[in-house]
Amino acid sequence: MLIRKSNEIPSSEITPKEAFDAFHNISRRKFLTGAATLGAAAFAASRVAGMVSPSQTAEAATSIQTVKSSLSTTGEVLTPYSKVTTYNNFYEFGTDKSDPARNAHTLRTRPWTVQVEGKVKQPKTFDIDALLKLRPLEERVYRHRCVEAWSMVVPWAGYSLSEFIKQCEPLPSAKYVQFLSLADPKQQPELHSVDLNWPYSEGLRMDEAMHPLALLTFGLYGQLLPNQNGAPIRMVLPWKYGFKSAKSIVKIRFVDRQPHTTWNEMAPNEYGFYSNVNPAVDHPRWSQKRERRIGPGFFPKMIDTMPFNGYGNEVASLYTGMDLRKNF
Ligand SMILES: Nc1nc2c(c(=O)[nH]1)N[C@H]1C(S)=C(S)[C@@H](COP(=O)(O)O)O[C@H]1N2
Ligand SMILES: [Mo]
Repeated sequence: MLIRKSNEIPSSEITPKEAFDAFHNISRRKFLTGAATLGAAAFAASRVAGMVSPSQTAEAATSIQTVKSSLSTTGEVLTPYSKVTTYNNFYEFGTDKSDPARNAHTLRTRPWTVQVEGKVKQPKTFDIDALLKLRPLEERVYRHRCVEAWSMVVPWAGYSLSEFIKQCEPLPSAKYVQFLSLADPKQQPELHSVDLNWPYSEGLRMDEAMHPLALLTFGLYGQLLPNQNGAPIRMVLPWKYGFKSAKSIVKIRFVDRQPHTTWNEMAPNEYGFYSNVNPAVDHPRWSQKRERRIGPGFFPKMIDTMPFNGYGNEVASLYTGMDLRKNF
């Protein structure tokens, strides 16, 4: 998935490089303890043993109240906070996995608004603090599978996107939803060194967006999202490859036609609009049959990839009639 203007890396090296990145981060972060606040220390103790402090970046983490969700995935070992927040894809802050944690402190998450426009009763602007209070924040543990064949298990915090969509009052002509991320070279100095069509754009069909698993996300591990994970508001779509889940969203547009989406536009034969996790359809440059699960151990674990990332019982009916051997 790597695209750069300079220092182009041959595509044949991408998978080994990703693997290297994983080892690099893990070995480098393993011995960091950070400046744990009282709350953070108590919080760490309640989680996976050996986890490092949440404060990897300059900004202190802010705790949030969450309620348990019946839609949480059970039986998975969580990926430690230290890895969830230091091994990231957020190209607005650089293309290396370690870049977002290092660079995203320049992102200003207050004030922040989300503009809603397009096929709605009337355009509206929502303030982030109002959105945070719209519904109780649920903790939802989901598997998170990147198209690059690594995966994590993350306890996100948010509520179903459908709850927000109701507030937007879409018209019957709204068939798709488009998500647009912040693109501001002042806050994202790396933006124009990466050859993508900014702002980052993603989209869903309306029925996908209304599915209860589609999570409008404000936090992880019981805290507000760290900047590198897409603060202050992002999508999480656990049955789709990670790139479908746009970070740092500033605009949501209801449209009558399939919207243009960043990675699909970049390489349509590699990144479909739907991009449901599918081990039966290889990426043109690598297999999707297995994935490197980044967990508490020193080495990622190779495991089988599941259709719809294991959420087929819930979401497969959205795609009846579509040929699942194809990459859409
Ligand atoms: N705006 C924006 N959103 C983005 C990306 C990005 O580069 N920019 N990367 C995507 C990809 S490829 C993945 S795997 C996930 C990574 O989320 P994480 O860093 O919280 O694990 O964010 C997705 N959302
Ligand atoms: Mo990804």
